[in-house]
Amino acid sequence: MKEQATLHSRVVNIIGFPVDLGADRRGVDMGPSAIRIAGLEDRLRKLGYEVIDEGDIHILIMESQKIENPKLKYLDEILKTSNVLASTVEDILVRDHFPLCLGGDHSMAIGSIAGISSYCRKQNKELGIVWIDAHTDMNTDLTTPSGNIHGMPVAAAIGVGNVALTNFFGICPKMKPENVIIIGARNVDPDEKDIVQQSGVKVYTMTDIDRQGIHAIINKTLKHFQKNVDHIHVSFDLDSLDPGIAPGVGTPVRGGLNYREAHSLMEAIADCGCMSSFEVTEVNPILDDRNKSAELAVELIASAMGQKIL
Ligand SMILES: [Mn+2]
Repeated sequence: MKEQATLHSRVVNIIGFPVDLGADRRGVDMGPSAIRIAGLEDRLRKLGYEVIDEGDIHILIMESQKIENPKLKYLDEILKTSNVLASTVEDILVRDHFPLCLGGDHSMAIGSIAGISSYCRKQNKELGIVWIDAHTDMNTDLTTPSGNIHGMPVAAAIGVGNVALTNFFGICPKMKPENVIIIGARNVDPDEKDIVQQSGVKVYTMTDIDRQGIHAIINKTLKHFQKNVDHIHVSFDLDSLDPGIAPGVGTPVRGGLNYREAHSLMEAIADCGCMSSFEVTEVNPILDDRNKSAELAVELIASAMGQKIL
């Protein structure tokens, strides 16, 4: 089959969200630039999409701010800018375009999910999320060892945690826990495990991937979603990949998805043609090797959006 756009919408709006306030390590704020430099727009055009780059949302740098609450670091600026992101994403969906958000650390998902959730509510659509990540991102201000908000967006989405996050954008919860499926997890904080186990969120760990195979897992996930939800959002944390192929990430953890597993996962998403929004997070050019992680991110985005080997 010829390479071609597989999504319902042929118009892709790129939004950069250069946030590093939700993470411990500096450098992820350069992620959107690194992904653009790796040739994203060109790749998408070649697949037949019309591409509109909305540029980056302005976020204040860490140096100009104080930590008010060490268990929710930089909360005010994260919420202020997430509000802009949420409105932007919602507007793009209302126009029937496809939002592609580039992070930035994973606290970006607080804004993106809020915008998607608001859109789905008004359209009476059920939201489902495929969360591809080395972590489960289900900490709260009470369980977090670091106070970093990028470890909290899944909990916030299902209404668990501090009200500042769970009630953000006036919607709580943003979605049902059974409509979140996490793939690639291999590093969960001790107190976070209890939340994960009680949440109703489905987690496929790396152990599950070893035993069942990534293809079976993603197909099971998409089949379930095609039956039960109307809008599939894919939140792709680059740290789900093995650091051997993607060293430029905020929190590398050994034993991640290998090169073919990652492509296979994305190709299955393209084949189903059912993804309605997408975000890529945690690309950290400072820790990278000649931009190879961002280049891999672009390859994988292209795979998820229709690029084929033949
Ligand atoms: Mn994450």
